[in-house]
Amino acid sequence: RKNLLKNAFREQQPIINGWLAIPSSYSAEIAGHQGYDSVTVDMQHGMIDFASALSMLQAISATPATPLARVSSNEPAQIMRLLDAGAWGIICPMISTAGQAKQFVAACRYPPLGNRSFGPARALLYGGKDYPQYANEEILTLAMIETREGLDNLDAILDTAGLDGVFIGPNDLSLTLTGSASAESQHPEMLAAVEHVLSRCRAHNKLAGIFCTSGQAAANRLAQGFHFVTPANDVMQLGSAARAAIAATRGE
Ligand code: 3PY
Ligand code: MG
Repeated sequence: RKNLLKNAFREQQPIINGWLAIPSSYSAEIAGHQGYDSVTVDMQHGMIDFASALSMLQAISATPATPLARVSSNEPAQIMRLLDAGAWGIICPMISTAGQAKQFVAACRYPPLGNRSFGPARALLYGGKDYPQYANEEILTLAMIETREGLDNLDAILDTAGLDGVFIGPNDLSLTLTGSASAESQHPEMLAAVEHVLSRCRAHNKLAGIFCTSGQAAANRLAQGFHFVTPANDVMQLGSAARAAIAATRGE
């Protein structure tokens, strides 16, 4: 199997995923060498254009981490370009219906399974000459559940052929459920929604992922049963490391 990450999920190993919002191949390379199983280039809320994403995917592919991308929307052209650029999986935001999930997965699969256009570019370099033969099986597809409609349609979304799992966007989900965005929301409705997603993923034998804001929060999510967790992004980590260093310097 070529995608170590997909293999990790098949073997039920926990996946620790890095999350990059800073448009730098250097910081992407640093992240990739810290022990993450995968590192995601965030094209939705990161300050990242396609040229930066390409160099970041190149940098990550020079590390032990598997490169992934979170696209800015469910747009086939961007999804296909990022796969050609060497992403080994796509996280797609705002999947609220089975139809949207189907469109997303189709963009990640060559015919006859989907409508991904042929032109694997960097994927051939990074994935080898046989990439076209195995890509449909090995490219990881994660649909973000972060709307009330997505929750309502969860079973139909999880039934989508070729969808590997879901990734909860806790900021957007809590915003829509509780009126305020909070990644570690303890609002009862949010706690119930997260538990519901987890249990439906188990029932469908699909990967359950979630964005977290710290290592401790991510450890709690793994203990809860999630397979794929993100212990904060590069911006949060840079900020918190700087604040800790400054506080230590001041003797606080
Ligand atoms: C969310 O929390 O809504 C996300 O999209 C995570 O980045
Ligand atoms: Mg979101």
